[in-house]
Amino acid sequence: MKKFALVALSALATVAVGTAQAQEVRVLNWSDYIDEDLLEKFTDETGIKITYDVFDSNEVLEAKLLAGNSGYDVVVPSASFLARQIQAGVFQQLDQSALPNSVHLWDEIKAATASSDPGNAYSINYMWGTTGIGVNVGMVAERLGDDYGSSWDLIFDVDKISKLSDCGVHILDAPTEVIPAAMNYLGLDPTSQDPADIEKGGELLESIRPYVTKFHSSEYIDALANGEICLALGWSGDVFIALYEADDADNGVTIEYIVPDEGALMWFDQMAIPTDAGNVEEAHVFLNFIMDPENIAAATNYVYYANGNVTSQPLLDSEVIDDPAIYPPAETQESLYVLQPYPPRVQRVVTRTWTRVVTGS
Ligand code: SPD
Repeated sequence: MKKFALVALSALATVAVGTAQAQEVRVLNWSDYIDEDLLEKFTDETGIKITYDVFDSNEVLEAKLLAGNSGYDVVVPSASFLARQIQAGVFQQLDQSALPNSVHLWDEIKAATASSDPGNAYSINYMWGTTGIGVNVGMVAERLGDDYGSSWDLIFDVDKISKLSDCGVHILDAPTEVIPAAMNYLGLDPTSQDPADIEKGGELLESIRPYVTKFHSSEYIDALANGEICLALGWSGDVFIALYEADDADNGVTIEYIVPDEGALMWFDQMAIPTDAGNVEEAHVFLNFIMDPENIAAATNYVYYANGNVTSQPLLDSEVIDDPAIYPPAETQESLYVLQPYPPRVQRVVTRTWTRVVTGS
C-alpha cells in the first residue's frame, strides 16, 4: 500500500511529511453499466480514488488492449474476446488471496466462463445477459398488429422490418453478435466459424439494411425510452433501462424485451487486470469490492443485468430476480447459445462482412 512517508531529513531534526501519494484505480467499463453511487461508496470505504471511463464495443476495447499501455487497471471484455486476449498476453493472473469475496461466485456461471478463461484464473464475472430485441409495444402493434410475436422475424423478415422502418430501427454495432443472430435465424449453427456461413449471415443483414436507421451500441437506450425508435436489436439490461426510464418519465412509451423464440446469444462480461496495469493492488481491491454481494446486488438492481454472484440473489429486487428475461429459467436457457472466440483468420471474415453490411460496399 502506498501511504504517507515520514522522512527524517537531517540532524537538525527537521521532519518533513512527504507528498501523499493518493491511491487510485483506473477502470474502463461498458457504458450504462454501474450505479455511480457505488463508485463513491468504493472511494469512501477504501480511500482509493477511482477514474472511471466507458466504451461500448468489444472491438474498440480489444484494439486498445492489444496496442498496450491502455492506462487502465481494470477492464471488462466479454468472455469470447477475453479468451483471445489472454492468449495474446494482455492480462495478468489474479491474486486469489486478495479476493476473499470470490467465495460468493456462482458455480454455474464460473463453469460457463471457464471455457474462455480456464480455471477463471484471469477474470471474474461482472454481469451476463442476452442479445435480443427491444420493442416499443404501441408503435410496433400499430404497424404489425397486437400479435407481433416474439420471433427474430421482427428484425430479419423484410416484410416485417420494412413496416417498422418509419418508426426507427437500431441494431448493435457488434459484428460478432449480430452476424451469428442472422445465421441462427437462417437455421445455421450460430457458433459456426465456417466463412461460408458467416457470408450467408452477412447477406441476410444486407437485405434488411435499407430499413435500419442506425448501427450503434448505446444510443438505443435513450432512443427507445423517448419513443424515437420502435425496434432495437440490443442487450437485455439496456432495454430494461429504457423500459424503466420510460416508466419513470410517464411518457406513454411501453417497452418490451424479447428473448426471441429461435434462441439468442448468452454472453458474459468479465473484469480483468491488464498485464501492464499500474495499480495492481488497488485493482484487486476493486474486484473484491465488486464481488461483495451487497455491492453487486446494488449494481444489478440498477442496470437490470444478471450477475455471477450467487450470494447476491436474495438481495435483488423481485422485478429483477423474478424476471425470466433477466434471469432466464432452465427452459429458456436451453435456447441460448454461447460463442467461442474466433481465430484471427475468421475474425477477419467477420470484420469484412460487417463493413459490407454497415457501409453497403
Ligand atoms: N450497457 C452495458 C452493455 C453491456 C453489454 N455487454 C456486451 C456484451 C456483448 N457480448
